[in-house]
Amino acid sequence: MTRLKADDISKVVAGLTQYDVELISKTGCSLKAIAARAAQRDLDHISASRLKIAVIPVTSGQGIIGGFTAAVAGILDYLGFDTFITQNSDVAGIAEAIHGGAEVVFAADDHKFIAFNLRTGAIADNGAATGQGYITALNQMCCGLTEKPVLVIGAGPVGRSAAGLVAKLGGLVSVYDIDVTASRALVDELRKQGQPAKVETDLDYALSRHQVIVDASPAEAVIPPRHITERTIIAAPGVPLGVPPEQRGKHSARILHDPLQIGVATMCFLVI
Ligand code: 2YJ
Repeated sequence: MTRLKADDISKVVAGLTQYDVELISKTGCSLKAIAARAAQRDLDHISASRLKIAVIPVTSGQGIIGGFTAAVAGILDYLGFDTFITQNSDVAGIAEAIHGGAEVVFAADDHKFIAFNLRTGAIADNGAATGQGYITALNQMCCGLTEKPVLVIGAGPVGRSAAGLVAKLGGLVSVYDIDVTASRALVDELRKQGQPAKVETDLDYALSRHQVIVDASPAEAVIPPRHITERTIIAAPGVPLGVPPEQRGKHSARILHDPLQIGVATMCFLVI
């Protein structure tokens, strides 16, 4: 799993209004609407609740990422929640969140990023939520995924969740992972659920045969320019973005990518 860097997230909060304008132009839906739809929650009910959420800094492993809790809290605040970052980190932060009346807490270490509802026990994982949120948005961008071939690059937690929802929405899933045992395991799992799915072993060939791509890999420039046309649609939860920098401007209307926004918003709506 990629560890986010301060640079990846430094502009998240200041850019949220513009981010939403661009998301609406790509998908027809705001961040709130995408997350609510991904979590199958009623938007009217959610708008009515001004829920208290605590974001807790976690020092374990490689420690605090500058701006991480501020970016998470900024997204939740933008969505209309009553959000605070605890002064204390780790276990003292949990105690502070509870004393401060938080109903939901967000916390991440180097391996796991969760949202947890202290009242209901509901829990959401960032990897799974990000996959769900991105495919909900991709479904909007593609005017439905039924019978459409979709290439999922990366069979980690985000790719697995994404592939599962693509299949559920009727898309024809192909999976490529640098580790073929990971793509085989994912495809086997989908087939067991009665979903058609295919393992791809040659990424170049797979890219040449797909217009709809989910880049859930941490590799840079994984999608070479020759495979990006006016009809290519890319949902890219993977950090860094797999589209080479010089291709991004030209195709930006058909590329969906962010470091945290869709994942955090979807996590929140999954636990409330
Ligand atoms: O509290 C902090 O500042 C740190 N403990 C945050 C750690 C953030 N964790 C990561 O970057 C993980 N690799 C998972 C992030 C998943 C984002 N899609």
